[in-house]
Amino acid sequence: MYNKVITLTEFILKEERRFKKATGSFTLLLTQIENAAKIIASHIKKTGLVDIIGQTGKKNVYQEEVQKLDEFSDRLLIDMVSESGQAHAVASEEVEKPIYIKKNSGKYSVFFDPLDGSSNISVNITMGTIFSIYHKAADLKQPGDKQVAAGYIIYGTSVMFVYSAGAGVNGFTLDPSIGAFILSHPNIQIPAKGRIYTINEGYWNLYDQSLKNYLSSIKKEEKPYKTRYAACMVADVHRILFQGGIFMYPSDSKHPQGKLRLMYEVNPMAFLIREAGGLATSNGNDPLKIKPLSLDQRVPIALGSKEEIEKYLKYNS
Ligand code: P6P
Repeated sequence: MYNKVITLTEFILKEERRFKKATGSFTLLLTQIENAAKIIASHIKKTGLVDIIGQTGKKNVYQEEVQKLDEFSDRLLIDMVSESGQAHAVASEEVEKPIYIKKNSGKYSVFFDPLDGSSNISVNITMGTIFSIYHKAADLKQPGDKQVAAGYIIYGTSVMFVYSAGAGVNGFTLDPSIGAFILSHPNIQIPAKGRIYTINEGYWNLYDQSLKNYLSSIKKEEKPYKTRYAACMVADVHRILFQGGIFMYPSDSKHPQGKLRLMYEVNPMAFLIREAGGLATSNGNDPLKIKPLSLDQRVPIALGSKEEIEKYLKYNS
Protein backbone atom coordinates (compact mmCIF):
# COMPACT_ATOMS: atom_id res chain seq x y z
CA MET A 1 0.00 0.00 0.00
CA TYR A 2 1.44 3.36 -1.00
CA ASN A 3 1.02 5.84 1.87
CA LYS A 4 1.18 9.34 0.39
CA VAL A 5 2.96 11.60 2.88
CA ILE A 6 2.32 15.33 2.71
CA THR A 7 5.45 17.45 2.88
CA LEU A 8 5.47 20.97 4.33
CA THR A 9 6.13 22.34 0.83
CA GLU A 10 3.08 20.53 -0.60
CA PHE A 11 0.97 21.70 2.34
CA ILE A 12 2.00 25.36 1.90
CA LEU A 13 1.26 25.15 -1.85
CA LYS A 14 -2.16 23.65 -1.11
CA GLU A 15 -2.81 26.44 1.42
CA GLU A 16 -1.71 29.02 -1.18
CA ARG A 17 -4.40 27.81 -3.57
CA ARG A 18 -7.03 28.86 -0.97
CA PHE A 19 -6.10 32.47 -1.77
CA LYS A 20 -7.16 33.44 -5.33
CA LYS A 21 -4.71 36.35 -5.48
CA ALA A 22 -1.80 34.38 -4.08
CA THR A 23 1.39 34.96 -6.07
CA GLY A 24 3.56 32.31 -4.41
CA SER A 25 5.43 34.97 -2.45
CA PHE A 26 4.39 33.63 0.97
CA THR A 27 5.24 30.06 -0.12
CA LEU A 28 8.73 31.15 -1.14
CA LEU A 29 9.24 33.00 2.16
CA LEU A 30 8.06 30.11 4.34
CA THR A 31 10.15 27.65 2.34
CA GLN A 32 13.26 29.72 3.05
CA ILE A 33 12.44 29.69 6.78
CA GLU A 34 12.00 25.91 6.49
CA ASN A 35 15.41 25.57 4.81
CA ALA A 36 17.08 27.70 7.49
CA ALA A 37 15.47 25.51 10.15
CA LYS A 38 16.91 22.35 8.58
CA ILE A 39 20.41 23.86 8.62
CA ILE A 40 20.07 25.05 12.23
CA ALA A 41 18.75 21.61 13.21
CA SER A 42 21.75 19.88 11.62
CA HIS A 43 24.16 22.18 13.51
CA ILE A 44 22.37 21.64 16.83
CA LYS A 45 22.64 17.86 16.35
CA LYS A 46 26.43 18.30 16.04
CA THR A 47 26.69 20.46 19.18
CA GLY A 48 29.58 19.17 21.24
CA LEU A 49 31.35 17.75 18.19
CA VAL A 50 32.20 20.98 16.41
CA ASP A 51 33.16 24.36 17.77
CA ILE A 52 29.72 25.93 17.96
CA ILE A 53 29.29 25.57 21.70
CA GLY A 54 30.11 28.40 24.01
CA GLN A 55 29.75 32.13 24.16
CA THR A 56 30.92 34.70 21.69
CA GLY A 57 31.96 37.02 24.48
CA LYS A 58 29.43 39.53 23.14
CA LYS A 59 26.14 40.66 24.70
CA ASN A 60 22.86 41.30 22.87
CA VAL A 61 20.67 44.38 23.21
CA TYR A 62 19.28 42.93 26.44
CA GLN A 63 22.80 42.47 27.87
CA GLU A 64 22.39 38.66 27.58
CA GLU A 65 25.42 36.55 26.65
CA VAL A 66 25.34 35.68 22.91
CA GLN A 67 26.05 32.00 22.25
CA LYS A 68 27.95 31.02 19.06
CA LEU A 69 24.96 29.04 17.83
CA ASP A 70 22.75 32.09 18.54
CA GLU A 71 24.90 34.20 16.26
CA PHE A 72 25.04 31.51 13.56
CA SER A 73 21.25 31.00 13.60
CA ASP A 74 20.64 34.73 13.53
CA ARG A 75 22.92 35.37 10.55
CA LEU A 76 21.51 32.38 8.67
CA LEU A 77 17.88 33.42 9.10
CA ILE A 78 18.59 37.04 8.14
CA ASP A 79 20.46 35.92 5.01
CA MET A 80 17.94 33.28 3.91
CA VAL A 81 14.89 35.45 4.49
CA SER A 82 16.63 38.34 2.67
CA GLU A 83 17.60 36.04 -0.22
CA SER A 84 13.98 34.86 -0.55
CA GLY A 85 13.25 38.21 -2.22
CA GLN A 86 9.88 38.25 -0.43
CA ALA A 87 10.68 40.34 2.65
CA HIS A 88 11.05 44.11 2.78
CA ALA A 89 12.29 44.03 6.38
CA VAL A 90 13.71 41.43 8.74
CA ALA A 91 13.87 41.97 12.51
CA SER A 92 15.68 39.67 14.89
CA GLU A 93 15.52 39.63 18.67
CA GLU A 94 19.33 39.43 18.60
CA VAL A 95 19.84 42.55 16.45
CA GLU A 96 19.16 46.08 17.68
CA LYS A 97 17.65 47.52 14.50
CA PRO A 98 15.49 45.91 11.79
CA ILE A 99 17.20 45.26 8.47
CA TYR A 100 15.47 46.84 5.46
CA ILE A 101 16.19 44.86 2.31
CA LYS A 102 17.00 47.44 -0.35
CA LYS A 103 17.24 45.24 -3.45
CA ASN A 104 13.64 44.18 -3.37
CA SER A 105 10.39 45.50 -2.09
CA GLY A 106 9.12 42.23 -0.72
CA LYS A 107 5.54 41.97 0.52
CA TYR A 108 6.29 40.87 4.08
CA SER A 109 8.09 41.88 7.25
CA VAL A 110 9.51 38.99 9.25
CA PHE A 111 10.33 38.87 12.96
CA PHE A 112 12.16 36.04 14.62
CA ASP A 113 13.84 34.82 17.75
CA PRO A 114 16.55 32.78 16.03
CA LEU A 115 17.44 30.46 18.90
CA ASP A 116 14.98 30.62 21.77
CA GLY A 117 16.26 29.05 24.98
CA SER A 118 19.87 29.17 23.80
CA SER A 119 21.11 28.88 27.38
CA ASN A 120 20.13 25.20 26.97
CA ILE A 121 22.79 24.66 24.25
CA SER A 122 25.58 23.64 26.61
CA VAL A 123 23.39 21.14 28.49
CA ASN A 124 21.79 19.49 25.45
CA ILE A 125 18.24 20.54 26.27
CA THR A 126 15.53 21.53 23.76
CA MET A 127 15.63 24.90 21.99
CA GLY A 128 13.56 26.53 19.27
CA THR A 129 13.21 29.18 16.57
CA ILE A 130 10.15 31.47 16.61
CA PHE A 131 8.93 33.40 13.56
CA SER A 132 6.18 35.95 12.93
CA ILE A 133 5.13 37.32 9.53
CA TYR A 134 3.21 40.53 8.73
CA HIS A 135 2.22 42.24 5.49
CA LYS A 136 4.56 45.10 4.61
CA ALA A 137 3.52 48.32 6.38
CA ALA A 138 5.03 51.76 6.83
CA ASP A 139 5.34 51.10 10.58
CA LEU A 140 6.82 47.74 11.61
CA LYS A 141 5.17 48.10 15.04
CA GLN A 142 1.92 46.34 14.17
CA PRO A 143 -0.36 44.62 16.74
CA GLY A 144 -0.17 40.83 16.80
CA ASP A 145 -3.64 40.34 15.35
CA LYS A 146 -2.23 41.68 12.04
CA GLN A 147 0.07 38.68 11.70
CA VAL A 148 -0.27 36.81 8.41
CA ALA A 149 1.37 33.74 9.93
CA ALA A 150 3.39 32.64 12.94
CA GLY A 151 5.14 29.49 14.04
CA TYR A 152 8.09 27.83 15.62
CA ILE A 153 10.59 25.06 15.00
CA ILE A 154 11.34 22.89 18.05
CA TYR A 155 14.73 21.16 18.12
CA GLY A 156 13.85 18.29 20.45
CA THR A 157 13.87 14.49 20.32
CA SER A 158 12.64 15.12 16.79
CA VAL A 159 12.58 18.40 14.89
CA MET A 160 9.10 19.80 14.37
CA PHE A 161 7.82 22.77 12.36
CA VAL A 162 4.55 24.07 13.83
CA TYR A 163 2.75 27.02 12.20
CA SER A 164 -0.53 28.73 11.41
CA ALA A 165 -1.47 31.08 8.56
CA GLY A 166 -4.80 31.84 10.19
CA ALA A 167 -6.61 28.61 9.30
CA GLY A 168 -5.69 26.34 12.19
CA VAL A 169 -2.36 24.99 13.45
CA ASN A 170 -0.45 22.15 11.79
CA GLY A 171 2.67 20.26 12.87
CA PHE A 172 5.33 18.75 10.60
CA THR A 173 8.10 16.37 11.70
CA LEU A 174 11.50 16.36 9.98
CA ASP A 175 12.26 13.00 8.36
CA PRO A 176 16.09 13.10 8.31
CA SER A 177 16.23 10.23 5.82
CA ILE A 178 14.65 12.40 3.13
CA GLY A 179 15.39 15.87 4.60
CA ALA A 180 11.76 16.94 4.45
CA PHE A 181 9.19 18.03 7.05
CA ILE A 182 6.20 15.64 6.86
CA LEU A 183 2.67 16.48 8.08
CA SER A 184 2.48 14.55 11.37
CA HIS A 185 0.04 16.60 13.51
CA PRO A 186 -2.78 18.02 11.38
CA ASN A 187 -5.21 20.58 12.86
CA ILE A 188 -3.75 20.77 16.35
CA GLN A 189 -6.34 21.71 19.00
CA ILE A 190 -5.18 22.61 22.53
CA PRO A 191 -7.07 20.65 25.25
CA ALA A 192 -9.73 22.84 26.93
CA LYS A 193 -8.02 22.24 30.29
CA GLY A 194 -4.88 20.66 31.63
CA ARG A 195 -3.06 20.30 34.93
CA ILE A 196 0.38 21.44 33.80
CA TYR A 197 1.54 24.87 34.90
CA THR A 198 4.75 26.43 33.64
CA ILE A 199 6.40 29.34 35.44
CA ASN A 200 9.85 30.03 36.89
CA GLU A 201 8.86 29.90 40.57
CA GLY A 202 12.39 30.94 41.49
CA TYR A 203 10.98 34.46 41.33
CA TRP A 204 8.23 33.66 43.90
CA ASN A 205 9.28 36.40 46.29
CA LEU A 206 8.98 38.98 43.49
CA TYR A 207 5.41 37.99 42.49
CA ASP A 208 2.36 40.06 43.44
CA GLN A 209 -0.11 38.59 45.92
CA SER A 210 -2.82 37.82 43.34
CA LEU A 211 -0.42 35.58 41.40
CA LYS A 212 0.71 33.89 44.62
CA ASN A 213 -2.96 33.26 45.53
CA TYR A 214 -3.58 31.67 42.11
CA LEU A 215 -0.49 29.44 42.30
CA SER A 216 -1.30 28.36 45.86
CA SER A 217 -4.90 27.56 44.85
CA ILE A 218 -3.92 25.17 42.03
CA LYS A 219 -1.53 23.36 44.37
CA LYS A 220 -4.31 22.83 46.92
CA GLU A 221 -6.79 21.31 44.47
CA GLU A 222 -7.84 17.71 45.19
CA LYS A 223 -5.85 16.63 42.12
CA PRO A 224 -2.85 19.00 42.31
CA TYR A 225 -1.24 20.43 39.18
CA LYS A 226 2.16 19.33 37.89
CA THR A 227 4.91 21.90 37.27
CA ARG A 228 7.05 21.64 34.14
CA TYR A 229 9.74 24.15 33.12
CA ALA A 230 12.28 23.91 30.27
CA ALA A 231 13.49 27.56 30.33
CA CYS A 232 12.68 27.60 26.62
CA MET A 233 9.37 29.20 25.63
CA VAL A 234 9.11 27.03 22.48
CA ALA A 235 9.51 23.79 24.47
CA ASP A 236 7.20 24.90 27.27
CA VAL A 237 4.45 26.21 24.97
CA HIS A 238 4.74 23.10 22.73
CA ARG A 239 4.02 20.91 25.77
CA ILE A 240 0.99 23.05 26.73
CA LEU A 241 -0.28 23.03 23.12
CA PHE A 242 -0.34 19.22 23.11
CA GLN A 243 -1.14 18.36 26.75
CA GLY A 244 -3.07 21.42 27.93
CA GLY A 245 -2.32 23.68 30.90
CA ILE A 246 -0.94 27.19 31.35
CA PHE A 247 2.35 28.91 30.50
CA MET A 248 3.19 32.08 32.44
CA TYR A 249 5.97 34.61 32.30
CA PRO A 250 4.45 37.30 34.54
CA SER A 251 5.65 40.71 35.59
CA ASP A 252 7.26 40.92 39.01
CA SER A 253 8.63 43.60 41.33
CA LYS A 254 11.98 43.62 39.52
CA HIS A 255 10.62 43.14 35.96
CA PRO A 256 7.42 45.27 35.77
CA GLN A 257 6.92 44.25 32.11
CA GLY A 258 8.07 40.66 32.50
CA LYS A 259 10.87 39.30 30.28
CA LEU A 260 9.37 38.06 27.01
CA ARG A 261 9.34 40.29 23.91
CA LEU A 262 5.98 41.17 22.41
CA MET A 263 7.04 41.11 18.76
CA TYR A 264 9.44 38.16 18.84
CA GLU A 265 7.91 35.73 21.35
CA VAL A 266 4.51 36.74 22.75
CA ASN A 267 2.67 37.70 19.53
CA PRO A 268 3.62 34.57 17.54
CA MET A 269 2.88 32.21 20.43
CA ALA A 270 -0.39 33.95 21.37
CA PHE A 271 -1.46 33.79 17.69
CA LEU A 272 -0.78 30.03 17.57
CA ILE A 273 -2.54 29.32 20.87
CA ARG A 274 -5.62 31.30 19.76
CA GLU A 275 -5.65 29.46 16.42
CA ALA A 276 -5.53 26.16 18.34
CA GLY A 277 -8.57 27.15 20.46
CA GLY A 278 -6.74 28.46 23.54
CA LEU A 279 -6.47 31.89 25.18
CA ALA A 280 -3.70 34.40 25.93
CA THR A 281 -3.70 37.34 28.35
CA SER A 282 -1.28 40.10 29.24
CA ASN A 283 -2.39 41.64 32.54
CA GLY A 284 -6.01 40.92 31.60
CA ASN A 285 -5.68 42.29 28.04
CA ASP A 286 -5.49 40.46 24.71
CA PRO A 287 -1.76 40.65 23.82
CA LEU A 288 -2.63 40.52 20.12
CA LYS A 289 -4.36 43.89 20.46
CA ILE A 290 -1.37 45.68 22.02
CA LYS A 291 -0.01 48.46 19.78
CA PRO A 292 3.75 48.01 20.23
CA LEU A 293 5.60 51.03 21.63
CA SER A 294 8.94 49.64 20.44
CA LEU A 295 10.16 46.52 18.63
CA ASP A 296 11.83 45.23 21.81
CA GLN A 297 8.87 45.91 24.12
CA ARG A 298 8.46 43.29 26.82
CA VAL A 299 5.01 42.24 28.13
CA PRO A 300 3.83 39.85 30.85
CA ILE A 301 2.06 36.81 29.38
CA ALA A 302 -0.12 33.89 30.42
CA LEU A 303 -1.39 31.56 27.67
CA GLY A 304 -2.79 28.07 27.28
CA SER A 305 -6.01 26.09 27.71
CA LYS A 306 -9.22 28.15 27.69
CA GLU A 307 -10.45 26.91 31.10
CA GLU A 308 -7.00 27.35 32.69
CA ILE A 309 -6.71 30.96 31.52
CA GLU A 310 -10.26 31.66 32.73
CA LYS A 311 -9.30 30.22 36.15
CA TYR A 312 -6.08 32.33 36.16
CA LEU A 313 -8.08 35.48 35.30
CA LYS A 314 -10.32 34.98 38.34
CA TYR A 315 -7.23 35.88 40.40
CA ASN A 316 -5.27 38.06 37.98
CA SER A 317 -7.33 40.50 35.97
P1 P6P B 1 14.15 32.50 32.81
C1 P6P B 1 14.76 32.01 27.06
O1 P6P B 1 15.86 32.81 27.50
C2 P6P B 1 13.50 32.86 27.24
O2 P6P B 1 13.55 33.98 26.41
C3 P6P B 1 12.26 32.01 26.95
O3 P6P B 1 12.48 31.07 25.95
C4 P6P B 1 11.98 31.35 28.28
O4 P6P B 1 10.59 31.09 28.45
C5 P6P B 1 12.46 32.40 29.30
O5 P6P B 1 13.37 33.26 28.61
C6 P6P B 1 13.20 31.78 30.46
O6 P6P B 1 13.53 32.84 31.36
O7 P6P B 1 14.11 33.83 33.54
O8 P6P B 1 13.23 31.48 33.47
O9 P6P B 1 15.53 31.97 32.56
